Amino acid sequence: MKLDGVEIVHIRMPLVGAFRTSFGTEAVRETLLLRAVAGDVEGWGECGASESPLYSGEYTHGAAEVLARHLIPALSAVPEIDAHGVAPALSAFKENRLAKAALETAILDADLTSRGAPLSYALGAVRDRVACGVSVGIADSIPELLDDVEGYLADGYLRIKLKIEPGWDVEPVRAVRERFGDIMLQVDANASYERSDIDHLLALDDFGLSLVEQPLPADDLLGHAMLARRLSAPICLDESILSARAAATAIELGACRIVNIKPGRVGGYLEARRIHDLCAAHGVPVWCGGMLETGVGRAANVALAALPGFTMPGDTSASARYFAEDLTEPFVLDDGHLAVPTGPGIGVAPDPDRLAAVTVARQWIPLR
Ligand code: NPQ
Ligand code: MG
Repeated sequence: MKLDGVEIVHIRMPLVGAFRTSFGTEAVRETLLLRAVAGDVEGWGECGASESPLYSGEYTHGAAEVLARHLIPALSAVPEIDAHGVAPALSAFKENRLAKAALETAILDADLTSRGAPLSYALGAVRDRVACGVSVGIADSIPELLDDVEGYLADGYLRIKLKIEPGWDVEPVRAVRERFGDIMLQVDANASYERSDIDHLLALDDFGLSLVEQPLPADDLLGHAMLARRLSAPICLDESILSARAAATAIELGACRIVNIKPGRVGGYLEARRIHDLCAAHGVPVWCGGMLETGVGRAANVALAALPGFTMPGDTSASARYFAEDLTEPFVLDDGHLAVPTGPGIGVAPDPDRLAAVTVARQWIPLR
């Protein structure tokens, strides 16, 4: 495939409600879509970065800058590019995984579209629908949290994930467990605790949680292993797992028994697939995380979540969880599941009018 160029489309979309985590409150989704063009074929990828570098060091304007200045131009050195050639072509550039993943995904979509193959098929999917959970932000009060959870359970979500942070943990978890009984319930701290909080975190074991996600800093695998020896609930890692190598290390150390796979965080769907395979070989369940994706990123996540090792419901929520109006046909929950797209590539493309309405800037980077 010979690329003509890649367009960087900077978008801003209001979220249906502010999403509060330990690192901040997000009311607007501001990110990039990439459109790779090769002759009459195009492919789309969505960047996981958001306005500020709060989840990781990447942020939307920085991602646009590194893509325009370094990542996209580096592809001109490759005469014939396919999806598998992208990571090697970018490997000299350190980090910037969210940006690299968006570029690889746009090219993967174009590549698969030219071959007529769905992403789910290319990755090895075994299901035509995936079980969905929902991530519930920190609320202003416990009654408001209970209302939020009640609404999501009424929507049909098969598991609830509560965002926690120091000062918002044991009591909200207790309240949700007492009110809703035997639901599948888990928590995500986004790295907001320290080793000195380990005794406190053990109190979470009273509530039969499916997992405790990323309680400690991303670079503290040993701390997670220390906590794992004392906590009955499995630890799941998110921010710590930047590659298949990091996943192998975490599993060997006993730092986690479950892995959250976010394609953006690990540099793309091909590395995500390798982490899935590694975890499956170790008997470690995985589930697909989320970065508040529009339908473009959501479509690809749903394809990944259809692989056999994704045995737990993911943060692959319906479009309506985040957006009043999505860029694609909305993903709608049916009996707690989302259907895996069946078209070639990621199987969706943004609606041109909807995209124009949320676009704040566009930059075309020519490659020939
Ligand atoms: C997680 N996602 O599992 C992330 C955290 C997260 C669905 O819980 C803007 C962009 C704001 C990405 C807030 C979910 C975000 C974001 C939270 C990701 O840790
Ligand atoms: Mg997380």
